[in-house]
Amino acid sequence: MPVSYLGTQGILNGLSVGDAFFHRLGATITERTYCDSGSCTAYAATIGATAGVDPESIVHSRYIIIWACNMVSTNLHLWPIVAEAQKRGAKVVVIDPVRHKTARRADWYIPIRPGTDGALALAMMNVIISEGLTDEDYVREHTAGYEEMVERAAQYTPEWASQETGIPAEDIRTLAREYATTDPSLIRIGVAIERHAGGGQTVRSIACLPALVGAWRHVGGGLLQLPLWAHPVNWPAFIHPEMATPGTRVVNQYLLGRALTGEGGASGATGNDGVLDPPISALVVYNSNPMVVCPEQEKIARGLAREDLFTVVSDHVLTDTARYADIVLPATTQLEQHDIMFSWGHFYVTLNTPAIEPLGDAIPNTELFRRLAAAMGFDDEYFTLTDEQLLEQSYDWSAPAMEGITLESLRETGWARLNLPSPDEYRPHAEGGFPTPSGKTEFRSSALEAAGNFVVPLFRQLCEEYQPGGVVDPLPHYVAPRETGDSHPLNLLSPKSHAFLNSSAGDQAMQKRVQGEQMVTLHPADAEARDIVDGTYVSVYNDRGRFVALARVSDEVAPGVAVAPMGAWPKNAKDQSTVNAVNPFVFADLGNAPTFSDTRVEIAPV
Ligand SMILES: Nc1nc2c(c(=O)[nH]1)N[C@H]1C(S)=C(S)[C@@H](COP(=O)(O)OP(=O)(O)OC[C@H]3O[C@@H](n4cnc5c(=O)[nH]c(N)nc54)[C@H](O)[C@@H]3O)O[C@H]1N2
Ligand SMILES: Nc1nc2c(c(=O)[nH]1)N[C@H]1C(S)=C(S)[C@@H](COP(=O)(O)OP(=O)(O)OC[C@H]3O[C@@H](n4cnc5c(=O)[nH]c(N)nc54)[C@H](O)[C@@H]3O)O[C@H]1N2
Ligand SMILES: [Mo]
Repeated sequence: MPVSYLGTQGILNGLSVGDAFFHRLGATITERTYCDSGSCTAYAATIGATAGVDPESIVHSRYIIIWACNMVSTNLHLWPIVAEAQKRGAKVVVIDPVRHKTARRADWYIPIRPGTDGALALAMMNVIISEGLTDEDYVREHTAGYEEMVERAAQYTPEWASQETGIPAEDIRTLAREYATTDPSLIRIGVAIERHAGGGQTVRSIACLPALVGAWRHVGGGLLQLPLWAHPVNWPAFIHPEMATPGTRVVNQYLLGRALTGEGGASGATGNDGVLDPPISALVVYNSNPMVVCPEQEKIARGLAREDLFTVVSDHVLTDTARYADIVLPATTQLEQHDIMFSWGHFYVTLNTPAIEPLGDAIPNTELFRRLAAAMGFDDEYFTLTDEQLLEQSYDWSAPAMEGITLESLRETGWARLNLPSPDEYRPHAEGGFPTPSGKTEFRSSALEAAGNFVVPLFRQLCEEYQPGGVVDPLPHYVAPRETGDSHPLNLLSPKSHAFLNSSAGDQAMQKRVQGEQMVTLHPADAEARDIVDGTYVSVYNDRGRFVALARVSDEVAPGVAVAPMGAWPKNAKDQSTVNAVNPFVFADLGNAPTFSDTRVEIAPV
């Protein structure tokens, strides 16, 4: 079974490198729904695979809602644009259970109970519709299922949503009114918005809002999720789904601990509710560090420690995962390898040219799989392609967005903006034209109605054949958080570390000095009730596991909420385990997204 994710994120060496090789080999197929998969299913099912608002258009926005995104830490290149809009008079609203670096710069910070954002979005719809604040022409021409949505939204009153979210009903009304009546209005959703039982429906509801108020009419108005949709990347040329053997089993990487220990209980993506048969006997890990990034950390450690498991890890550094490997292979970094970068956050394509020759015996992932394929006697032409030839295949150069951009021009300039209208004019859906079956924003989603739950191809090694399925109510609705506070009262969040990139750089001295060790922040009232003092070690635990962290006591977090950033390495942690020791493997409602924010724990001094 391959285990991999983004690594340095290039088209050659990132997401899909190795997929063709493992298809040809007949290995277990792996599904990688690490990041925004649930959000993407919901988004695509509502407004289609559109890039949405150009991040650079946001200077023109007048009302900016930053929803579950700690931009100042995680989306640094966007913050100056938001700050410029704010300077020009835009109101910046942050909705987050944590008053973080970004929230402190907001004009209005709205604390929310984790996992209840769907209730807030639906109540905003309720207010906008009942107070006649909709853009009637836009709704009539460019949305589908509006009449049914009106009926549905009637039950989601601000008073009801207030009970769920902890936000006063009057604040919900004010937010809805200001959002509907200030143009251009912009919503930026972060990744954590998908990470609870109802994350998919939450994104569905939010994605409906811009059409309801006609925000798409204006430059800087609408929704910003992942601009990657603008990049015409030629993924099939790298994945080669036709090389896969039909019927090959699929294991989602979030179930890795279960897959390796044979404990079963693996649901959804395995297509197998019990124990894997045959078991996984060889693992090849590259571009990823599952010991840190996957839930059920103790099971992963136990699985990786199996004497009968043959493990190969390719990485830059000796990660916690690599320490379990039978063979460690040195990989080149971005400074030593050819690549071309699409982007999760902007409309530019970048050519990555090596600055130095590879150090030592390090090789790029592309070369690793060329050599393995040759050793195995795979004679498909794909396995003989050089990096230069792979660069030629990386983008669909004939796509309108690539007009005027060639490999040769990129060699001159290094980077280029996709061929799209200027950010001062770009209004992708002013006249509708959503890439959905109806061409409209779909309150009633025809994709969910036809297919049920699905995973968008970007997150799947296999392009065809396998889909999770399952019937889904095609109208947006509320799904409450799954875990309740009965035995474990605190709701734990695990957002990104400010100074690490996921677990990358997590063992570098300079970054560790900035980030400190694995910590957990809790509210003074929760700390006092547990005799927990700021700066002391505490045990964070539930039925799934436990880790020891340094306690921070701060009213940045609401009572009942605890925050332990992800990215710290177990080997550097007090008790050799970090936040993913307590997180569940259970998926959210759409797109097999993780439920990192739907995690209950108790905390005690040690
Ligand atoms: N410094 C740094 N930057 C990074 C990364 C990194 O590791 N470090 N990783 C990169 C990657 S891969 C990604 S995906 C992005 C992600 O970057 P973001 O989109 O910012 O995602 P997160 O850091 O997971 O969470 C953002 C916020 O969501 C809040 N949150 C958690 N649960 C909920 C909820 O239920 N409701 C609401 N309203 N808020 C909630 C958290 O408190 C947190 O403040 O960052 C990228 N940039
Ligand atoms: N609790 C919790 N868990 C999470 C998240 C969360 O918010 N909370 N976020 C999730 C999200 S959004 C994401 S994106 C994932 C991230 O999961 P991963 O993609 O696994 O992220 P990293 O920890 O950065 O691991 C990448 C590894 O690849 C190596 N690498 C980099 N470039 C190359 C290369 O060119 N070749 C090779 N062979 N190796 C390379 C790096 O050194 C590093 O060890 O984590 C997920 N896990
Ligand atoms: Mo991510």
